[in-house]
Amino acid sequence: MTEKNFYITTPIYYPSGKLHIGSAYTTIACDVLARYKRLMGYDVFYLTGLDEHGQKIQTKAAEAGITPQEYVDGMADEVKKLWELLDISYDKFIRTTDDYHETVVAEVFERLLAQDDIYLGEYSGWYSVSDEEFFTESQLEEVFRDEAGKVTGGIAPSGHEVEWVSEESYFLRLSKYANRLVAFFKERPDFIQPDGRMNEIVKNFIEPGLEDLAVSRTSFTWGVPVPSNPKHVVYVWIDALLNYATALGYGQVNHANFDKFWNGTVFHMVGKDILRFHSIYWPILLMMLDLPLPERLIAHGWFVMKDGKMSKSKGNVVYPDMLVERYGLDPLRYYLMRSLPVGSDGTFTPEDYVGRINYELANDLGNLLNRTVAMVNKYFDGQVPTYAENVTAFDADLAQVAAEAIAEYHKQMDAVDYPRALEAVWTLIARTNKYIDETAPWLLAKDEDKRSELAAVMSHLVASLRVVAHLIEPFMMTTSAAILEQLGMEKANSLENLALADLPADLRVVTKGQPIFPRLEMDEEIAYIKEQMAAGKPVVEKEWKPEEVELTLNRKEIKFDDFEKVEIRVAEVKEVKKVEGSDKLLQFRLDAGDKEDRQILSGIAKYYPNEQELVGKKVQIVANLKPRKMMGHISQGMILSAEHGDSVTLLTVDASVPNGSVIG
Ligand code: ME8
Repeated sequence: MTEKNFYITTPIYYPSGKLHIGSAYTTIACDVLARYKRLMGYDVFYLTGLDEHGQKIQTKAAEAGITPQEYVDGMADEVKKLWELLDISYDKFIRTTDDYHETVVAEVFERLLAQDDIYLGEYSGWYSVSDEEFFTESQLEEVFRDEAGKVTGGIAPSGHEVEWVSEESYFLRLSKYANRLVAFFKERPDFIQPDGRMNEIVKNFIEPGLEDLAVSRTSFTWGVPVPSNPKHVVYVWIDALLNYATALGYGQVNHANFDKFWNGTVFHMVGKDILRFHSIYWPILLMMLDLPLPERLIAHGWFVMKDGKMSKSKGNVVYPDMLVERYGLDPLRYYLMRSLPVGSDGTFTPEDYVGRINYELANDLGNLLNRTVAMVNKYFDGQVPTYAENVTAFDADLAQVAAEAIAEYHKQMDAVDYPRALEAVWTLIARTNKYIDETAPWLLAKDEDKRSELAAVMSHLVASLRVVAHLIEPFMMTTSAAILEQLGMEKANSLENLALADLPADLRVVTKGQPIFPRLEMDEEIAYIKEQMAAGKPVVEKEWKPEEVELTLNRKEIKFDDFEKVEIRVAEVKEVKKVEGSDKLLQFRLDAGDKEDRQILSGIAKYYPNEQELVGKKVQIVANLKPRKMMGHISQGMILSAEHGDSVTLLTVDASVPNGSVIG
């Protein structure tokens, strides 16, 4: 075991739909860290994968008319293809349906049951299938109530609808470990990054009292069955969190990777949406299993759109494959890593995407390379002069800026602050571009006495680009290699001890450098991305053709003539009272446009306990129904009402319609 074993994990994503730039963000962010650590001499294990159980997946598969296993198999292939397209250097791709994982999840559950960290109880609460999560009423974004004020449903913070679920459930004794968790947080204040998120967790979830967590479900079957009580399946989050251990061999015959990497440095990266699960449930599960806790939990913000969260129905979802196919991989990796500030959300806009490619990649970096290669060819026949220090008046400053940029870059990479790390690199790029303007090589070239200065300028430019190419390597592998190739040099296999002055001797640049980034037509490309986003909006696939509609009828079809026989009129309620001796009937006096008022009895007393509210209302009556007697009272017609399930509502019409108007 050395300190140089580094384990990095992404969340395992739900394969419930095509992955968008959100999951691509976290996966690329972990890839950058994995690549950076490898270049810093670490032995890295990079894990990603899929969270394939749960009700949501079961429903999706049913909708597609295939088995859940077939559904997740198809999705796993797609996701792997996407990670290949994004050049993700993962060491393992775990699927929670993998046998070894399911076996260990079942064993862990039984172990925790045996040691009384899990017990059987009853759970009721508001459940969101899409989030696989229970919510209390106060956590709901919106609450629906019936007339009596009783809560009948609501909307979870994610925007998904919740339903009331009540079931027998196993519980995880979180409450017992709350104090240990707080002590751990105190001892390791930098466990959760960025700073501040830990306080939110403590304030929102621990201080109000940590409740035991329902960790099994009986309402669906697509999950790991509890061996001793198989009508329960293990709650998807317990199943999912354990992936970080089982992927390394925990609980299995071959656990060498677990011993090696779980005892090294363990970093989990997640979005802020799932911080609670990783900062509370996961550490407590590890305590229950007597395992060491991870070193760091990085919770980043979200990529959002101008009009809020990405959603298909809004037509604002951006898919990574579309961007890669059109603009190449490196711009996507660069854009995502540069644009999401640590600790907050970032807004994706097509304008910003195209702008960054044009200004930062094509202009700042691409041009610097082009100009350098062209000048070395023009002034030195492609041969890079040997590096010499402090020849021009500007060399010392460039060297200092380079040294500062390198130091700042490492500091920010350690803090996993990519926007700042890249900013440090772009400071050096900007300083180098300025150096060209300051030294004006085209003037030096005119003066034979300035030959050594011109040589120093060329070697400094190449040296600076060499540093840049290495620093951007974890982010943009192709660009890094292309720069080094154009400068005629090999890649150093380490980022340790990188320095401007370490320029290898005898370099020869390519005769004609190719632009490494295309310059884009801004308006055209912005329009293209917007079009692609809108194209993802679900369309109403089937055209409505009324003649093909199959009607559902409660009664037999009738002819128009039959209907014509019925005379329906508007009548105003003049008086209403309960019929003595009946709890069903109301007795109405109505003005239906006849010379005199008429009386109708109606069996709706139960639905109108305050019957006087009906006085003055205009209702619809069947006026030509043969009069009949009910409970000794004459009834001269029938008042129309709408029935649905248990409820009955009188059909009223607008007060402006005159009494006696014929409806038809
Ligand atoms: O939560 N911006 O899976 P999930 C940035 N299966 N990141 C985003 C994002 C956005 N707009 N949208 C998604 C699950 N993400 C569980 C995880 S882990 C044991 C189980 C990223 O498919 C971000 O990392 O909903 C977020 O946490 C994750 O995708 C959620 O993925």
